[in-house]
Amino acid sequence: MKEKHLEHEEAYHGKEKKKYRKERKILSQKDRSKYKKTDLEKQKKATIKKEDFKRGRVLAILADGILVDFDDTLYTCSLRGALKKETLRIKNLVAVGDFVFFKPEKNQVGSIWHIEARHSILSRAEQISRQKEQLIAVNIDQVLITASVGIPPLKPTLIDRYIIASLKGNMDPIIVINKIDLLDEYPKEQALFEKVKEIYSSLDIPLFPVSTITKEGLDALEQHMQGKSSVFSGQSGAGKTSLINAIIGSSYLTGEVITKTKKGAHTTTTTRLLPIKGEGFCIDTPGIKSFGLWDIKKEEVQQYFFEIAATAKECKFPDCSHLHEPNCAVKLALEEGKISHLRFDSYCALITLKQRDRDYGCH
Ligand SMILES: Nc1nc2c(ncn2[C@@H]2O[C@H](COP(=O)(O)OP(=O)(O)OP(=O)(O)O)[C@@H](O)[C@H]2O)c(=O)[nH]1
Ligand SMILES: [Mg+2]
Ligand SMILES: [Zn+2]
Repeated sequence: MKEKHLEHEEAYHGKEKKKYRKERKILSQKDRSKYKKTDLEKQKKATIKKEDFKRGRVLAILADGILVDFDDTLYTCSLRGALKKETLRIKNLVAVGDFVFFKPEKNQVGSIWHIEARHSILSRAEQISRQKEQLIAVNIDQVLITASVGIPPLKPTLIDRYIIASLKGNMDPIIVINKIDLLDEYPKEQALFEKVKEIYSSLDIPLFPVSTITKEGLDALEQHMQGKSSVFSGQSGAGKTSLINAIIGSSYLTGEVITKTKKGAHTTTTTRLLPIKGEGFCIDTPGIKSFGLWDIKKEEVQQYFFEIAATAKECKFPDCSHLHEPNCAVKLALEEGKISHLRFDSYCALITLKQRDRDYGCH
């Protein structure tokens, strides 16, 4: 049946027959399990030569193409047509950090034929429609959730959202609180900062207080990045780019990556993968105004709030939302100070927001 369909399609495409067949062979290798052994043997023979392709890593997605690194040579690549149809569901099909097979051509350009399966994905709901998944970066070990004290002020709810996105996407969440040099100027933030440290320490989520001005905490953070791929993600202005510059050296603040805004602040416009000293990589991302979680159902939210999930087992109703039910263990733990109000507020904001998303017909 499938063969017939292929024949029909190839006949339809006339001259392009050969090209289409080649393309299909490459794509079908993504899922070999569905083919019988004999079919697989046949396919192997027909597959176009391996030496025509290189395996590279996507460093950035720029206006003029996808920047792919192969052995320190950069190629500007385009995406093969056959891959593009997937964009109906995902806003951007290729993401920074992807391993791809591409066919190099003259002048360091090339075309991407295959994207390797990813071991982790940091994504969010696309800002405007909320109907598509927007990939931020992939194949990363840890998310450096970057927040600041003072300007912009510390927002624990935003940190919690990034924690969920990290865990869901198979990455370790690491919290980085920047601008601690400003704590003296913002005494109100001091109390919140202490509370936040206490909460995440009790949840065993690493937290690094740092300052790019005084350099405090930078060595510890750098050490934690060794041998890993890390993505700096968080609110605009928290200091992601400043931290990367302090850690990898100042050479990065150049070219198309950074543009100067009218306010005079540096704002990142492109997500970019950069090598760090020693072993490992880090990724700078543009700050995000609102971070909408992708593909997380209301019932799923609780499992990411470890302390709430553990206490919920004692609630009278197994499906207790902890918002209004009687004999709710979570409410009791909250009154007794065993669960933090900050975390509970994050939880409530998310499940009530999820309710609203559903009304909009999202999930
Ligand atoms: N006081 C203080 N200011 C800092 C510190 N780190 C960065 N800044 C300032 O904060 C502002 C924003 O820093 P960026 O590094 O551009 O922030 P970003 O997170 O990359 O912002 P986007 O690219 O917009 O997401 C700049 O004016 C920095 O000079 C710090 O440790 N202390
Ligand atoms: Mg930046
Ligand atoms: Zn409850």
